[in-house]
Amino acid sequence: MQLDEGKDLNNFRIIIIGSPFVGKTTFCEKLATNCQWNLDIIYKVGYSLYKRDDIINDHILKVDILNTLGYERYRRNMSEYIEDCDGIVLMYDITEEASFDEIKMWIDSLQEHKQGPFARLLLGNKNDIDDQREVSYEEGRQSGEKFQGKFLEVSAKKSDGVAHAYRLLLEMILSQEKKSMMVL
Ligand SMILES: Nc1nc2c(ncn2[C@@H]2O[C@H](COP(=O)(O)OP(=O)(O)OP(=O)(O)O)[C@@H](O)[C@H]2O)c(=O)[nH]1
Ligand SMILES: [Mg+2]
Repeated sequence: MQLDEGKDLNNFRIIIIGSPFVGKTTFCEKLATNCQWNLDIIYKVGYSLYKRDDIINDHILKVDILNTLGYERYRRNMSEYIEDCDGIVLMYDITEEASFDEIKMWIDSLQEHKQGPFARLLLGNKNDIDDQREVSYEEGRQSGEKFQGKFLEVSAKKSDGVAHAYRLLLEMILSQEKKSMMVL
């Protein structure tokens, strides 16, 4: 498919998961502010949905990013979205070991329950406050490997690595076979 006056749009669904306070909303807000084109944000109880259009490799992508709340009680309705989504971002806070432990549980659970190809990105956030670090880069890297995805440390607050992480995720989604058959 070719870029054709906005007609051939490809819908990608991404979900961001992580403990409370790790920086998911800050990350999404940075994505929203550096979006040069269409952007809608829909706020609901328990989640917000960022809808943005991107051009990558000459293709228009319509991307829905579901920003979840970290609290357990909001998790109930996530499973359907997780089942259908094209990309999952797991985020922990490098200064909070408990948030990393939770991500390790998510990795095990996704390996067991999530079907089909999907892009996987593990983000260690808040690397601007390295002096408070509780999770080493190496531990993050190893979990990224276990997740069979990419691993990056970022600072959502300073917007450091945010655009790169997002681009990487879209490229991973595009290179998945089911999508690449449609758009590449
Ligand atoms: N130092 C630092 N602080 C950050 C960073 N990202 C987020 N924060 C701060 O961490 C706190 C929590 O950030 P949020 O983005 O609200 O976290 P969240 O993951 O959306 O939290 P819930 O919605 O409660 O699950 C805020 O005070 C942010 O300013 C970062 O990269 N570095
Ligand atoms: Mg939030």
